[in-house]
Amino acid sequence: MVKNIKKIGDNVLRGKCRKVNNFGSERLNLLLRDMAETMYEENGIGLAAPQIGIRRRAIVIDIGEGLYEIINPEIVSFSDETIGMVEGCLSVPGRRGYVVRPEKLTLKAQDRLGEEMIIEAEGLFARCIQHEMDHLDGVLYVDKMEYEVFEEEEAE
Ligand code: GNR
Ligand code: NI
Repeated sequence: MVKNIKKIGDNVLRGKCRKVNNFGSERLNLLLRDMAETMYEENGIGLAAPQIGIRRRAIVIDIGEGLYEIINPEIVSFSDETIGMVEGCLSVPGRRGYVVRPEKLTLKAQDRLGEEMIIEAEGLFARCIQHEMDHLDGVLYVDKMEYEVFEEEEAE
């Protein structure tokens, strides 16, 4: 089911999310399905559970290479190199900003059955993972952005 996206100003976006522990449950399957459906409906490349009001450490990402479900992610390492990119957020509609973050990262996470995985990411994937992991700790990109980017809206 497509859910309403919580917007900046809503406290649910500002708390620290708790770990997922109900692996293999219908409830977790439903959460992940709702998250993916909502992300695709809103044309996002990622979505974190608190954005639909659920304070749990679950993320979905699809940068055009298929759906990733990332649960209880933990950073293993960041690259020393950083890179700047313009970010937007479904919870901060109509705004964009320039954010500098590590260029690459390695993380440890679990899938919907609780199986551990290691993900190495760079480029847009690495960017999106970091943006979504921030959501799990109540951080929005606007907290980190160096400046806001004002541009004409692109035609739909
Ligand atoms: O759709 C999204 N696009 C995006 C672009 C640059 C950096 C991060 C993102 S994530 C965002 C969807 C969203 O708000 N996820 O939390
Ligand atoms: Ni976001």
